[in-house]
Amino acid sequence: MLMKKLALASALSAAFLVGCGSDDDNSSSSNDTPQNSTFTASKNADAQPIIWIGDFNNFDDAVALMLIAKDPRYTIELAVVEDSFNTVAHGANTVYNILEWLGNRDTQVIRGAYYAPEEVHYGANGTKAEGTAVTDSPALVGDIADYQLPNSNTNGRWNLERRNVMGINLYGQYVPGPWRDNGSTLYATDHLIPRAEQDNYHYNGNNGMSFKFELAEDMVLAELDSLGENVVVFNTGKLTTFARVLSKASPAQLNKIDKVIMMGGGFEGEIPFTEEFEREHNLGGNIFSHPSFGFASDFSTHQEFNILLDPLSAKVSFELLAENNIDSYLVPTNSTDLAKLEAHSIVDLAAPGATPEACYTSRLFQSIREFEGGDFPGFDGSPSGDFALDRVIRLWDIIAALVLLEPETLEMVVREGYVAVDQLDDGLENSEYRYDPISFDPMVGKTSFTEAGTGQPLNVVLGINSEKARLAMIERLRSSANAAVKGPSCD
Ligand SMILES: [Ca+2]
Ligand SMILES: [Ca+2]
Repeated sequence: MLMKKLALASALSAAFLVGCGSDDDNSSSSNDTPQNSTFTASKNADAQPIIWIGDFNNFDDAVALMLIAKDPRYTIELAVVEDSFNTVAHGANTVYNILEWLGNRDTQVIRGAYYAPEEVHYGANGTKAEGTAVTDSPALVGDIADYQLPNSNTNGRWNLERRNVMGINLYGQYVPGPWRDNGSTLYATDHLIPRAEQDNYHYNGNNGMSFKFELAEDMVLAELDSLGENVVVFNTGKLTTFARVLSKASPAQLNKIDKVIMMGGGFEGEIPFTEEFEREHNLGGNIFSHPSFGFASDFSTHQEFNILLDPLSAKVSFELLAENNIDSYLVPTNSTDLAKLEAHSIVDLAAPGATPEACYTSRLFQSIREFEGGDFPGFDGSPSGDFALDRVIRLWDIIAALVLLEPETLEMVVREGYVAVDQLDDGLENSEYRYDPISFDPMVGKTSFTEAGTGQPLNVVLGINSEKARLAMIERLRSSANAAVKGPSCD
């Protein structure tokens, strides 16, 4: 099954990629190249608007952002920074810096919804919370109370008030410290990306007292109102904000959505989580290193990270997308798990003629290798090797971006279906594992196909040609089209 618009997208893509690998003037930084403050990417007059809801918490988000920012067929109108395991401040700075670096100067950046519904219901440590709703307007289906805190706007700058999210999310609190640090700093390479200079591209912290409050979902809906009927919603974090958007949206607002692409989930027993791929475990998740599982190696859980961080909002989102007959693609671990960085990508990205963003990505991958190689305890014990580079790290959000940008290249295997999300069992607050919802309920967050559903089933991308995806990533980053005008040079 292929997307209706494949042929058109493919033709445009081929034209866009002409000139890849050419050794032109944009390929390195120098003193007489334009400054970021004047560089604006060239976008098509009929470019399709994107509302991107993501956690922007790691290398794959950053590279996905570069790929889409460069493509003239899309404009990123709104970026919503979801909580995950690092701070919204870090995520917002990554977004600001990469967007301005690549000449995307008009994107509004806001923080996502504050709390996953269950997170508030149980409290961060698994204790059931009572009577702590922030506002009482029921915004989610199924009478899920509204606990959201709003964004605030001071003097026209979005104040992304910071909650210290590290370790707070009910499900995310065990994420290892080094993983958080490395995501926050892009493995200590974020300083290589030129810092955004334009006035509205700065994280403002708790700046000012006269806050004008708005809820993230209301701002997304206002953005939908302002756009035509061809909006792409691209979701690469948990689905907290998107569930609230879908719950509150009017039919006219839902009509504005042309297509949804979400990275998330994992399906046990489907390729590559089958015996022939010789894993120790084939559960479909990408959460690892949790001591309670007692496994020495490999992904050993049912949970994919984005779904795990808010299983209830994932359930609500999948149901509402189907009920409203919205053309939706889910990109689970089945299609990302064979998509590895591979050490030779480091060399290929940095080959002569590299754009600043290709050179940067080479250094980012090299840094991942240096930071993670062999130091992470509990795996195969090899002293260096490609442990993180290829044992655990995947091109997760990068694959989702390529599903948008060049689906035909990926040779996607798509299955239509309704998707169920396992919810947290009752009793966490009274269990010996109240600090650890996964040990208490090892199935929570697991995705599976179900017969039960209403409306248009999701398109689940169960497989791709991962080598072609990796090569497409490299080719696009090296393309001179909309390449950065300053930044690292590998020449
Ligand atoms: Ca992500
Ligand atoms: Ca359960």
